[in-house]
Amino acid sequence: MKIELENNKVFFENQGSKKEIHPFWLRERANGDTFVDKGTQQRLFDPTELQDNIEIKSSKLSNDYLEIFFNDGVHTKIAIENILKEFSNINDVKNITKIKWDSSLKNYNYFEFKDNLFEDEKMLEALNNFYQYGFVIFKNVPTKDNFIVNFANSIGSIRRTNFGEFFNVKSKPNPNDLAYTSLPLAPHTDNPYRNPVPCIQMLHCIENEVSGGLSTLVDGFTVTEQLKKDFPDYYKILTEIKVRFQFIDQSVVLENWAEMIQLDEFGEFKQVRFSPRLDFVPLIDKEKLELYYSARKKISELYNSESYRIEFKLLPGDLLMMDNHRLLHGRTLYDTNEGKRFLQGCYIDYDSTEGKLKHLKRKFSL
Ligand SMILES: O=C(O)CCC(=O)C(=O)O
Ligand SMILES: [Fe+2]
Repeated sequence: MKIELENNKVFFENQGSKKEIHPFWLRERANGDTFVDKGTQQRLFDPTELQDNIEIKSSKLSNDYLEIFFNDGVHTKIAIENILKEFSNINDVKNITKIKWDSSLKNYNYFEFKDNLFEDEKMLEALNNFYQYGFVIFKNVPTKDNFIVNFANSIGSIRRTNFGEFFNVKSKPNPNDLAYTSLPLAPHTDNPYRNPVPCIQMLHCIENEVSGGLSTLVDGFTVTEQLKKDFPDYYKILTEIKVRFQFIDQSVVLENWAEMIQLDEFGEFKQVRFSPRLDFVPLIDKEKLELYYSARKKISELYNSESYRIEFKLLPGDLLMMDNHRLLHGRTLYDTNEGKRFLQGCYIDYDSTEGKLKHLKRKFSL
């Protein structure tokens, strides 16, 4: 990648293709104290009020800088590095390669909680790990005074829902969700009935005296790729049909229509939704429904298969942070007569983890 100059035109060259950069694009990037606020990096001018016919009157290129005089009288020096950054975006979390895993995954990374963790290089490592595997576990996180709220807000901002800012996961009378019982929970994604679906879930273990109640995780990305390879028709229908997910209690009715496997604009994996107690397929042709039901059965079989699931016990102080658009989670049955089991949960969105990751990258890659 490089920048070239020819007759006061600026070109961007990448892998044999050479394209002119619009002069207005460069004019918008005029920097220095008169154009950009030092602290916030926000523009001090409104580019929509600039004249339309911006041209370059004269220019100079050195190894580090492009110096330009524009026809509206503005003169600026733009760092070449900053121009190139806009094309490669090395800080983008999309550049962190997802590592597919199944039940053979061993030695998952645990990160010890410590003071100032959120500004430490260890947090950068933990967040990288989160984007690679879709989850990370922090050990010895303080269990007093709903510390999960503090934890979540130290990465970004907690995402409040109708369950509250955080929720207590323990067996209780008249529950409005099966999570608040001691029943086993098959692998599921949380809250597919919300719009948008909470991105990241945290579960913090406060007490765990029971022998059951093991936590389970499945990589929805691995399962989706397997389905695509072995059962392309099933994969296709699950990426096409929008299903209605619903939650109802005394005070609210939540509904969202979405595919069980959602793809991005490039046709690549984006998100899975799976919660077979809450999904309602629309009334479509019988033949299509026949295929849809077979597909749902198959994906459920894969999600519930021993081959994909990891199972572990959360100990008091353990905080599991998982990608609710990629992973499925669940738990095994437990017996309330054996003692207490108490987790606290909450959600945060991707802007929290992305913002923190980019901040820490900027801080430690200097
Ligand atoms: O009890 C557990 O380990 C998980 C419960 C659950 O699925 C949830 O709170 O979303
Ligand atoms: Fe859940």
